[in-house]
Amino acid sequence: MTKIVNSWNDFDPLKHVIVGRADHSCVPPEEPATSEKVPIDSPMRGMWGPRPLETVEKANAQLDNLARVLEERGVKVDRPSPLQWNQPVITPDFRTGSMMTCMPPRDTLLTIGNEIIEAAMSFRCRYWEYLAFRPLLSQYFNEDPEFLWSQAPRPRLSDKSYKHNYYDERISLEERLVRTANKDFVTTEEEILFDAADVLRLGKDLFIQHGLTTNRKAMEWFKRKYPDFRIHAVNFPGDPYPIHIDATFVPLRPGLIINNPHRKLPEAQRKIFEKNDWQIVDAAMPAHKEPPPLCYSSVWLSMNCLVLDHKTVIVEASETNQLEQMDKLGMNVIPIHFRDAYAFGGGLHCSTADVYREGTCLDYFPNQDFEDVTRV
Ligand code: ABU
Repeated sequence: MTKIVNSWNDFDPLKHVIVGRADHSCVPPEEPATSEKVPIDSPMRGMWGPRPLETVEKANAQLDNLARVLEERGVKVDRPSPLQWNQPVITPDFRTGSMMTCMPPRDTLLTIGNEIIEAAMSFRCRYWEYLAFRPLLSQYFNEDPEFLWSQAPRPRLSDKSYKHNYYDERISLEERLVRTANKDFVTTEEEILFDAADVLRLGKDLFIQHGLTTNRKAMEWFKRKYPDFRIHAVNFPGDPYPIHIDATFVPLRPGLIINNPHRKLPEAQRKIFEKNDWQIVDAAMPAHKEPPPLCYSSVWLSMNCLVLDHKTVIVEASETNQLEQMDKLGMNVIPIHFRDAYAFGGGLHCSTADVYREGTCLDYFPNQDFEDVTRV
């Protein structure tokens, strides 16, 4: 009997991982969940279709290199089977002109212990993305008798799932920040919606970012699905585009988290960490002023690192401030070049999904003796 799938957090020793691929990636057309993520003055505004081949090749070279570095350190690496993403998605509820990519598996696949859940994603262009991972999940299912293969309820993504004109172009950055601080996001509570990358796994506790890609109904779903876990809804008011927790609140080892200084966890939500002796430190400032061309993500991919064990972390090689901070925090740092892959869906954490980390489901927060404002 082979145990293939096991992972309870982002820092125990990594033994098996999926690394994404950029083949056939597209810039998707505007749709209710995404159009507003493209800044008004961005060259991506109104542009969609296959990404230029030379950028795909450069991204794939860096993804392949990541896979090689991991394999050299004894980590087994699997790769998805990209679809021809330049095809429309048509369902009874919507039509959109193309799909996107399978470069960031972290958004699609959520590993909790011996289970991998295919997420209920809110972007119409990502409706079929999980299919790229099906050959791998099928193989794990055949080989690991304990592997639980799950899919969250498939969202319909009809017009009812979005607030239309949520981002009126006349709304200033300050007004957007007020909205996100008030937890007013583009998705409605019509149905369960979440991206896997909004879920921070810390053993028995799941901290889930309420933002543009994950709603409260998803948190209620997690609560019912995992009655023995504690589900905490967190939000980060300084982020005008809160999508995914992994460039905002990143654990490095038990007891230590780096937090984006522009997106601080609110005081009331810190109690659980403080009462259990966790240290939250401000992440280093990004080394770059702008993301690379045609990139949806922010410069804060600087902190989107891949932790290999409690003492070792992979960080993007040009992120000199982050490299230095990791060193000061006592981590052994492996720098690798990865900026050519950013535009395809994120950084080193985004571009991977855990299959196996050593370790078990621990209770890192035994002291629950306070009013936990994040409990769902
Ligand atoms: N997928 C993580 C992106 C977060 C950010 O743009 O800051």
